[in-house]
Amino acid sequence: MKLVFATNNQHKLDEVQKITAGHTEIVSLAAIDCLDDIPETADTLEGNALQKARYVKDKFGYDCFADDTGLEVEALNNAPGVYSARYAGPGHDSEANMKKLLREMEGMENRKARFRTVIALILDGKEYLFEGIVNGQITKDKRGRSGFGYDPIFMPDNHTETFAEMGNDIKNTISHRAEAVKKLSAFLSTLSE
Ligand code: ITT
Repeated sequence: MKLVFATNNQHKLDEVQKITAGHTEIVSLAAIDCLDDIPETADTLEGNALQKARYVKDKFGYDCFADDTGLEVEALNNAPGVYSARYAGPGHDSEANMKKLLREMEGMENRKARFRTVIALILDGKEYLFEGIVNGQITKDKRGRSGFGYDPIFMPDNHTETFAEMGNDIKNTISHRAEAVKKLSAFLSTLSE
């Protein structure tokens, strides 16, 4: 099966292609000549994931899926959540987002957080949602160089390294995205039985 992944984030594409290697062909937006900056203006992860997938389906006609991910910090009432990409303001990068989060959390003892991914799939005219969650802690400093986004400051439960320290091979077995993609894959494999 061939599916378009409606993302402009190359890291997400790499992760999902690795996780699904062998059973589903995941095609980038570049492969369908879509260079658009796809809008995401909803106020939930579910809403944004659906908005991105519908955009590609409506404009290009392909079956596709999209991923919207947020980092939810307990002591900040689940912020930045759906606003994780623009936490430090529009046009700011991950460095600025992490810096802001570490500053907001200065002196806080409760560092519990979770990554939540929602994948929206549009297939044969129907819409489906798949969720993945990983619980962990926000570290006091950035640690590690691999991964992307908030990976250097997120340490998953039962691990002593951040996502950026452990590297993608381990991240891809335990992450929020891995869990959501496994659910997507399981669903797709039921269709081919
Ligand atoms: P698309 O919408 O094009 O898919 P994006 O990078 O805008 O890509 P999101 O809106 O889902 O993706 O991401 C929200 C923020 O969370 C953004 O700052 C990402 O860098 C960050 N993020 C997403 N997944 C992550 C992960 O696995 N590890 C660390 N940070 C992540």
